Amino acid sequence: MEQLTELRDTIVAEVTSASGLAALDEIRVSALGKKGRITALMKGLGSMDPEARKEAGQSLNALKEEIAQKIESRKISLESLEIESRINSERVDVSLPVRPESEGTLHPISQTIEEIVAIFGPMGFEVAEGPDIEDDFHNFTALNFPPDHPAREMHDTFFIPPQEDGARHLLRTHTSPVQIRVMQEHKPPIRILAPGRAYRCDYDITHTPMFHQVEGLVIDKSTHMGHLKGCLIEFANAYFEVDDPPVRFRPSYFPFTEPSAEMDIGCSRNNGELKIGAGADWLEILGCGMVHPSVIKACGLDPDVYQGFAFGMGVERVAMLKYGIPDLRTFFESDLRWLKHYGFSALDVPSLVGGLSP
Ligand code: 2NM
Repeated sequence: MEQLTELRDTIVAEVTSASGLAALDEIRVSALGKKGRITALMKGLGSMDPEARKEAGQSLNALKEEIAQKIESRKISLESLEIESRINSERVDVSLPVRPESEGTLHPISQTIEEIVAIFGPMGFEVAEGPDIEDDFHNFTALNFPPDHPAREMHDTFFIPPQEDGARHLLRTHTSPVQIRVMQEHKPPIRILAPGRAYRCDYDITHTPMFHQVEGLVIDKSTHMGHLKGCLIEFANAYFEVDDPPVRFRPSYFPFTEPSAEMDIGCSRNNGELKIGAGADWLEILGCGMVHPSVIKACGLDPDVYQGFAFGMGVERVAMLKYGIPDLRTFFESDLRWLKHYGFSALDVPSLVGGLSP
């Protein structure tokens, strides 16, 4: 009995002075655990005679209970002590200066697309989109590419392994399939702008395998080349921010337009510096033409009723010209210093400058 009182006092003293939750748990194990001091005494009960066992068993049970309770209440006070000390040590100093956050910028490609959309939008053009993975019909056949046209060959087009049904899919080589899909699904009048990615198997100073285009399409009953010229001259004025820059339309060839032209803008080059909007030199900015009757027919429209014009430009190219970016490949290197230098503030998106149009 005396031994028991001594053990009790020892354990109670340990519990009371336990310095933390981990230490308290060690004390619990050493008293009540499988090999604990109280547990060992409990095991000894078996070898006692019944009378002594009854008395000792009651005392041991009472001791076990008391110690368990003492540990529990010490645990609760240690827990609140630990919370308190965390609250005191982890206080936030709101007077500290903020960490230097780096603000992102709008990529020149995004900015340029926004600018082009903001110019054609008020002329009545709506933005249309379509899939990057296309089929042969929408990318080539409907656009009047003859079956043996070189652009269909492997070196220009990224083909996707044939599907089970034998259909040959590819990465669109221009955004024109978007216009084909709109013509298939909508009756004219059609006035759309198709910005997006295009892919060609090509890589050098002036070509990357992925690039961006903005194409436009107008189809109605009496749309003619005067409308084409008016729209595109208006675009050149607004985009290059010069009043009436010299422009010229040079005859060209595309399978999907007839007649076809390339639009040039006047420029001058003085010891390496390019000035757009005046001068004796010419700079190509886009391709255009009257949509070929075969294209209109392939989309399920009657070419004797409907006609119109289309144009297409390379976004990287017009961005390089306007913002003096010398190297195409830097567009896709994700160099943060380049993005900081050539990027735009998100607040300068042209469609939002001066508020939204009514
Ligand atoms: C260009 C140049 C000229 C064009 C034609 C079409 C469609 F689908 F209507 F036939 N979409 N885009 C076109 C015409 C594209 O890019 C240099």
